[in-house]
Amino acid sequence: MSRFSSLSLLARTRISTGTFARASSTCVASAVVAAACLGGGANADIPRWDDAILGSVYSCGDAIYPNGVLTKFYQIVDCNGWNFCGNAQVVQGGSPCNVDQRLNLNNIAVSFEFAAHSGPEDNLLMTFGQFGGFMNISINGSPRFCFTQMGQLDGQTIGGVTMQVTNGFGNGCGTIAFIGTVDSLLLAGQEYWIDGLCVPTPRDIDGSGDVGAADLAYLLGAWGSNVEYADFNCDEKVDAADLAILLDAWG
Ligand SMILES: [Ca+2]
Ligand SMILES: [Ca+2]
Ligand SMILES: [Ca+2]
Repeated sequence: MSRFSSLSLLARTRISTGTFARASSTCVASAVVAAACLGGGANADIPRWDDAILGSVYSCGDAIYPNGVLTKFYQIVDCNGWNFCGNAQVVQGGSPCNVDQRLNLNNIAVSFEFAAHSGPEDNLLMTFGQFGGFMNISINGSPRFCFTQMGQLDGQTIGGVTMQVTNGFGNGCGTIAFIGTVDSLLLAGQEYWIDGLCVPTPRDIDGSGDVGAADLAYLLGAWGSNVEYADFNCDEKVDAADLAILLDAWG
């Protein structure tokens, strides 16, 4: 069983007993580091949808706990203030963005309510695909903002959180970084795909206190996989982009 799937199993077990907690931060550096300790489990409780049942459909009023995050579905609100509700679905295709499974928002809002269950998250990253219509965003309970291009969010601060967006004009894929502490994040769209919501893991993979050859070995050992501890840019694959980030933090 991979670390990812074992952690997810652990998360589900904890939910069922009502005692969910973040992955342990008590891992210590040692010659042999337990797989579950790599990266401190920093993004183990963020939805990436890869463990969700493919084809799952959610509607307004539903509440689920992907990877331990309280996730609720609400009506979308158009830019004239009209509310309505379609559905969300866990899909594998549907847009060229990211890898593996993702969540398609079809005229619906999804809210990740971190503070209410698993704890606030700092400096989230997310991958998106926008393919038409309008979108909504609310952060930390701010009034909903209605917009038509993700790129419009670049440089804006909402709910005390500043956003940095790559791409996001016209149909296609992009990424968004949320700079600050996110207690809750609501996103809505009409033809909108989201994935890779995560907090980047520490570059010091083995927790030794510095970034060096051992960390590089872990990254190379995970090359081509989607393990979280070496996926520093949250795009669900371990590749040259992550290697560049590790080398940039060397020492
Ligand atoms: Ca995914
Ligand atoms: Ca290290
Ligand atoms: Ca990556």
